[in-house]
Amino acid sequence: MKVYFAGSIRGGRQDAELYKRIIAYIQRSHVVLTEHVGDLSKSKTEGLPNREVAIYEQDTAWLREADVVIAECTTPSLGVGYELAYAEAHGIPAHIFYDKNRTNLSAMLTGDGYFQIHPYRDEAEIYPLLDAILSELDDAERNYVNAQ
Ligand code: 6IA
Repeated sequence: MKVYFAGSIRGGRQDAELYKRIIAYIQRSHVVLTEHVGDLSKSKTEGLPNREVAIYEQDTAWLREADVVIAECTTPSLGVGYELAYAEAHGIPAHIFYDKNRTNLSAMLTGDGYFQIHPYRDEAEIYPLLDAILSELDDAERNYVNAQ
């Protein structure tokens, strides 16, 4: 099963270490298509102007390939908002995590029943939720394969 992890880049890199830990956790059992989002050596200004189209094409191709989108939305990001809307338009399940002590999530997300939203207080709350999300999707995939 393939996971598209979304997190802020140009919106601000203050949570990049958190993204890295979440990505590493998911990678213990599943493929993460977007490992670069947690790459601390990548700066938010990186990317030559002529690479922008390639980035968009690659990311939207990965989104269409993904079984689930996991977005960490504590640091607001236009790109992550776009990816979430893209996931909804393509019927890809999408989960949103955010630290409720630090962020008042956009009503465009909280008001959209499509998204499964997980406000948390401590990072430690994220990991058991990820276990539940991923194992539920694994079960659904297994049942689908067995029914064929
Ligand atoms: O508006 P933002 O830059 O904060 O949008 C972040 C989201 O858009 C992430 O979830 C990424 O999937 C995607 N994204 C934005 N910039 C890049 C990018 N830039 N490469 C790949 N995906 C991107 C070049 C490399 C970068 C690590 C510096």
